[in-house]
Amino acid sequence: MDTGPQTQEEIAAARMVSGRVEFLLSAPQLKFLPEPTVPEIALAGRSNVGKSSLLNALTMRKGIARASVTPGRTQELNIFEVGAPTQFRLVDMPGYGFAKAPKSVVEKWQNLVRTYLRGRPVLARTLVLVDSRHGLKDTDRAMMKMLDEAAVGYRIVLTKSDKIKASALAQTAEAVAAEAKKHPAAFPEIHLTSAEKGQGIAALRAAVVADALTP
Ligand SMILES: Nc1nc2c(ncn2[C@@H]2O[C@H](COP(=O)(O)OP(=O)(O)O)[C@@H](O)[C@H]2O)c(=O)[nH]1
Ligand SMILES: [Mg+2]
Repeated sequence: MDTGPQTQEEIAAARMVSGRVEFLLSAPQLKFLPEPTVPEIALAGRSNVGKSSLLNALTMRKGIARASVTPGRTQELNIFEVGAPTQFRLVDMPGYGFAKAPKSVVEKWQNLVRTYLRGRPVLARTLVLVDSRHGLKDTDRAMMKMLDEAAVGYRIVLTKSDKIKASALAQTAEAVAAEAKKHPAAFPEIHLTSAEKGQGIAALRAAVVADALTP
């Protein structure tokens, strides 16, 4: 499978992330966020869905996401900058769907994420990551509803596509697409990706750059 950048847009996007990509800060509350001077693309998903791996693949940095986020910072917004001068920011949102998270942690998460989604004028797009093997869970549906309500457009990204057969992947993608149709802020196109094997990464990177930089 040739998974490298091919179209002009994919090549330009790859070139952009081959320049400056830097971890900026972890924000436990909105007041710690940087000034909203450039567009932001947020990543959301259940814990372990492959968010850090996708962030690494999109930025072509092996360790940027994991290395910069210490275990204690999993409930914070982690901000990465792309470009010199900064063209846009990637915002790694805290993962959701912990089986036994205490209510106080869930409430803190909701409060942080909801206020970010509603109150961040530069938020251009969100990626909602969903494990290819599991499809949509109720916690994903709740996230999608929050995004619908905040009127933040989002792309659904199936992760770890290398872990299941092509036929099962196609079935999941179809089911997810059917559900996405009922969500006003969801894009109709479902992205099939593997951070491990590279499937769909170049195309998603180009889409993200376009989302961030197209006026
Ligand atoms: N096979 C495969 N494993 C993946 C892929 N993406 C992530 N993983 C694995 O899934 C686990 C969770 O990934 P991570 O990126 O840390 O998830 P996060 O908790 O959402 O940030 C790790 O063991 C990764 O190596 C992928 O595309 N393919
Ligand atoms: Mg992570």
